[in-house]
Amino acid sequence: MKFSLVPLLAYALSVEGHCIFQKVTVNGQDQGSLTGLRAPNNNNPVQNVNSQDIICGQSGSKSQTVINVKGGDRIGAWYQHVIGGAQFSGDPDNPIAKSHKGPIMAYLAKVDNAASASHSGLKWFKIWQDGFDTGSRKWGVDNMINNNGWVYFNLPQCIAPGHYLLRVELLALHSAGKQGQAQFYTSCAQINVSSGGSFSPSQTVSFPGAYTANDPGILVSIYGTTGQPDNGGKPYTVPGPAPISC
Ligand SMILES: *[C@@H]1O[C@H](CO)[C@@H](O)[C@H](O)[C@H]1NC(C)=O
Ligand SMILES: [Cu+2]
Repeated sequence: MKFSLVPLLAYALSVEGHCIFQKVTVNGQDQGSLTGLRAPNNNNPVQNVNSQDIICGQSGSKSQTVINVKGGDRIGAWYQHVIGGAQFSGDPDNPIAKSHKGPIMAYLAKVDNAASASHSGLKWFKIWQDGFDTGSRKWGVDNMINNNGWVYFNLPQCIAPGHYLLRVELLALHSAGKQGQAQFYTSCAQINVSSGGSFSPSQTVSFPGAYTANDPGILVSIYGTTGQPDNGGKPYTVPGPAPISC
């Protein structure tokens, strides 16, 4: 019986269409692979919402760089199947397997020094999300795939100057009908915001703590009666707080 394990593992590795957030652009300017990032070394998801790994992913690479940005800047976050891009030429699971439907979110937390601060124990607020559009029946992940792995959002104009960690989170829901099977893909970018804003969030959340395993957006079957991953055409509740507006 022991013999069957090896081909089984090889099969599992070849079919998993995971991904890693691994590069940032600022107003279209490429910051370089893993530059300014705390990112996992492999593309395996985090599935335990109570794990420290829910914050910035399993600890892997950690850059010394802090990326300079301004309030209102257009940020690009790049997800690919493995570090560097596709796993092989013609990789059908790059930037991620098409089955991996779900929302994408961005959070900020203020820190003293983004290069050295611990990412534990911070106060996070959400700045952006792309959930599920009932009209087009497209998920945030569908939009990311159509943009070749790029996720774009603007930093709010109002945020106060200083250092922050920027946590970008992709939540894959293809197996989320069973508790503990939602897949979280996150890395954190280290940023220094120069802007004239003064926003200080009145409400923040903790990671871990912001989510529970049975949140309606985390324990959810996204397959309607037709078996399509369209949430049955119903609205989908993105986990965590609403994005700030300013
Ligand atoms: C952060 O940005 C401010 C304003 O541009 C700058 O004066 C400061 O040197 C930067 N700090 C770091 C550590 O990059
Ligand atoms: Cu996966």
